[in-house]
Amino acid sequence: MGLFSFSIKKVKAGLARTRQTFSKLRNLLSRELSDDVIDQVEALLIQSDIGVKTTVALIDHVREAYREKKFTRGDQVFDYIKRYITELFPAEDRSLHFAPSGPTVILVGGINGAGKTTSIAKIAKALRDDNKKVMLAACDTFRAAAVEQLEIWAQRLGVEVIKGQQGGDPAAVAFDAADAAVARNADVLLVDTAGRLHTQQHLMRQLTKIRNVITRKIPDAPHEVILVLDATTGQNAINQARLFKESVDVSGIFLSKLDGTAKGGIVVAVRQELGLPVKFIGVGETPDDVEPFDPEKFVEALFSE
Ligand SMILES: Nc1nc2c(ncn2[C@@H]2O[C@H](COP(=O)(O)OP(=O)(O)OP(=O)(O)O)[C@@H](O)[C@H]2O)c(=O)[nH]1
Ligand SMILES: [Mg+2]
Repeated sequence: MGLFSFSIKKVKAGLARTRQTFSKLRNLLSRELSDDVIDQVEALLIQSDIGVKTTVALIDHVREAYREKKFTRGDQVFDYIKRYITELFPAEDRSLHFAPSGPTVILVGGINGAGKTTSIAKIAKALRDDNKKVMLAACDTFRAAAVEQLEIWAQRLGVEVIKGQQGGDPAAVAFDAADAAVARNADVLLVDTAGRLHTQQHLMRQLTKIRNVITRKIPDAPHEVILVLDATTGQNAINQARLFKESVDVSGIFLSKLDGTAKGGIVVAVRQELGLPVKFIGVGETPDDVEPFDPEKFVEALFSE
């Protein structure tokens, strides 16, 4: 449970809907292999949202191996798919990066409703439980309710929140928060940002501005720029991420709401298409519903009975 250790039980529960798709795959492949079965496997993989390109490459190989009689049984195909998907994730650093000294600043972005504020509560709780002094910055000054929501989490978690005036300049809040984090010896400052502005361009400019202001105060910050993507939005999440990547150096993805979709294969597509590490997954609405992303264990959770 939490940010640092992976609970297969929790991930299995969180992936219940996606696991239904993969259990259909297992059933299909426990039968005799045929062209028809391979077609159905292809359709299921597409449905799971692992991505069209990935599915086509994978199925092309399966068809060829079937023709050449290298694959004669369904379980061989099942094992092959499992291995193929696992190997799509390169060995890479998925850990949260901390400042060598002084406060670690984690800037969190994403579109409206992606799950930013909830994901911040999750990260804040895990770090607080790890005995870190955590502070929050309420840089979503666009909506009054946004600050309140963050304050409620802060209160529940017993961490401090720095806020400004509603409608005020979010970059000014970021600056004050960075200042306060240094002055009060915070270990981690989590910066919540708005997801809804007049235009996408405006949203990106604001994020860039917040980032620059933080760097002015703490030169090596932000140490992480986490982009929160809503897994239930499928391919749209990938398109959004491309836009974010153009404006700020995203250091990792927090893929939220995996529990809310039968298309959890989107994790594969996100990693493949964005080339960014998926660091965390959200598997529910409480602050405990976060898991560090571990491809091998994740695939195991998907493919196991
Ligand atoms: N099931 C589920 N719900 C989630 C998860 N993460 C967030 N949510 C829900 O998604 C909704 C939006 O979450 P917020 O954290 O408010 O999203 P946000 O990106 O801060 O939204 P804005 O500030 O309006 O842009 C809330 O109802 C959350 O409870 C998750 O991992 N699983
Ligand atoms: Mg929010």
